[in-house]
Amino acid sequence: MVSRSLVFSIIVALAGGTLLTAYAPSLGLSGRVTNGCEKPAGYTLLVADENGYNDSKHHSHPWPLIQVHQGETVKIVVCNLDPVSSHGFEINNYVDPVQLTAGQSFATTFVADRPGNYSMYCSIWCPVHKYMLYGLLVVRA
Ligand SMILES: [Cu+2]
Repeated sequence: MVSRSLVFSIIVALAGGTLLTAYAPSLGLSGRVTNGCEKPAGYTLLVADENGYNDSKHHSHPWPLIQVHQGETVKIVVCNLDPVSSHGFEINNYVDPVQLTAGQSFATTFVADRPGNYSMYCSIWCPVHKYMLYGLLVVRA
């Protein structure tokens, strides 16, 4: 009896995980990591490479800067075009940390439902990390 209820619990947990994965994009909790770089229409492209995000090494802060209005759907694709290094990505309150190995990309969609300024940065240690800490998402009320 004990083992049966344990199996049932595991099945429930798996089903819950599946549901969370299915609904996570609209909640801004997650996205998907794929190989290669593809920018779907309407997405903001962030290229991570040996110069940071979209050449952030050569830009003043904040960079990159994304500005939207509250309630707007934000669509971002991050492509790691660095030939060697992994890079990370995270936006406070909106996008959980993700790690991309060389050649991988990450697409995420979320509704910017909370106004404010949210830091956007690399979530792992990488060779150009100090240039990837000053991104900003501005959500205007
Ligand atoms: Cu980094």
